Amino acid sequence: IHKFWETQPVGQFKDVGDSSLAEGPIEPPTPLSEVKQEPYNLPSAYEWTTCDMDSEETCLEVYNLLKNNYVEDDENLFRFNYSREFLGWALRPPGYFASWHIGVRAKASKKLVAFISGVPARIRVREHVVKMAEINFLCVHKKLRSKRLAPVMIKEVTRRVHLENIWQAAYTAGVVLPTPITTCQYWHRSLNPKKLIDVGFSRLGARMTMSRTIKLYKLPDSPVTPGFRKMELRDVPAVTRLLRNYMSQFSVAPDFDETDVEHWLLPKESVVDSFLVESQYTREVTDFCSFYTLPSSILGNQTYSTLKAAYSYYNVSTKTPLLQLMNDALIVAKKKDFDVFNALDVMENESFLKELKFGPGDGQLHYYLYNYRIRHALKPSELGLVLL
Ligand code: NHW
Ligand code: EN5
Repeated sequence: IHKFWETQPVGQFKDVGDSSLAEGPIEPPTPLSEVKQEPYNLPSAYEWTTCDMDSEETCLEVYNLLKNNYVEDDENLFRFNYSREFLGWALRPPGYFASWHIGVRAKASKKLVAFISGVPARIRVREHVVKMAEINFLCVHKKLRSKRLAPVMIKEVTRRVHLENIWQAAYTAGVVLPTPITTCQYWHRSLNPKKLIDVGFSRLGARMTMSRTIKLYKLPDSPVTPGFRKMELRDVPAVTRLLRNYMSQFSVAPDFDETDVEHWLLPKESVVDSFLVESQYTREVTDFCSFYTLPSSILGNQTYSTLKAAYSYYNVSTKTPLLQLMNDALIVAKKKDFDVFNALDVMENESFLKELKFGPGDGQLHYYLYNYRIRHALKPSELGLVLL
């Protein structure tokens, strides 16, 4: 049933529960000289292209491909609409490789018809910090689906990752593949319930009127925690210390240094928002919360074309209760005009989801590692990794 995935060094369904298999790499690295030097073959009408994300023009082509062909919900009401600024940020972290931004063009028209990307990351699996590629934005144009193009793209990105002497990868998907290290649930907190109901994102609850629903989701005008403020460049060392210490409790988590924190967590307009709590007297940074901006196109609504969604990213509470910290995150997200605040049940998120009136969504997110076996599947709460 998985003609491609059966051939790959990933945990196979037949091995689930086999405790004779050790945790760690499935295959050893091969000498670099043995890595295939030429790209994999594409059907003859198509050619490989390396997408230069510094070029506004190329970035726009990737943006348009994804805007029209990327991930939809199961009823095809919404489609992710990552912004150009977001893609520039997501694809160019510290130490990124331009060669991992891989496109496919139609030879005749030069139109971009498919894309896959990787970015380098250090990911800790229990006590081992492993250099990995985070693979994302795999997309094949709707008119070229089911032609087995995806396996060729996956093999090509794998080859280019190997050329950088990296042998493991992490990725997420809404579909089940061999085999998830964990399966997470999406939760949604309405900020603009009327719009969410109007566009079919949510429904009026039983025995609920619109005005009762609006009242239910009302939030204060400003955050309640004293010392709650936007993160600044000068906070990078303190936030890095706070985050590293906090993340050490999870089985799988990124190993962020100051350079990573500056890139991934310093606020960037319409891309990522981060806030912290600075204690009044000691000026210590005691708590942190963040979310990224990922709008979705609303497919075929007369009134609205985009759903503005914030996605919970990395949060740390040491002094402010997580519940109060995340309530402040909801307040600032509402102020920034987001329609909905989304979160996964990763890390300690379960502790606030129900109380803060998040409801479970109809989507799940499966997390995967390539060429790294995990002995038992994790609980979502053991996972400290959020991919974009
Ligand atoms: S998940 C989002 C993926 N993108 C979308 O869903 C966008 C809309 N859909 C499409 O564009 C985030 C197409 O349907 C795609 C498949 C391109 C998804 N991951 O070409 P065929 C990511 O970007 C397998 C992995 O005929 P298609 C993460 C499928 O199981 N595999 O299908 C990406 C089957 O193999 P099987 C997926 O519909 C991680 C084969 O593809 C998959 O025209 C990538 C069918 O291919 C998915 N999301 O195109 C892996 N969806 O064995 C990275 C389908 O079952 C691995 N398939 O026969 C690591 C690499 C780096 C390693 C480094 C050491
Ligand atoms: C890798 N980076 O299905 C990404 N989203 O629940 C690739 N549902 O928005 C993997 N269907 O439940 C992506 N509203 C996998 C996710 C693909 C997108 C997806 C789900 C996640 C989603 C919404 C809309 C459903 C529309 C019909 C949903 C209910 C909200 C409600 C609010 C009030 C309280 C109860 C819940």
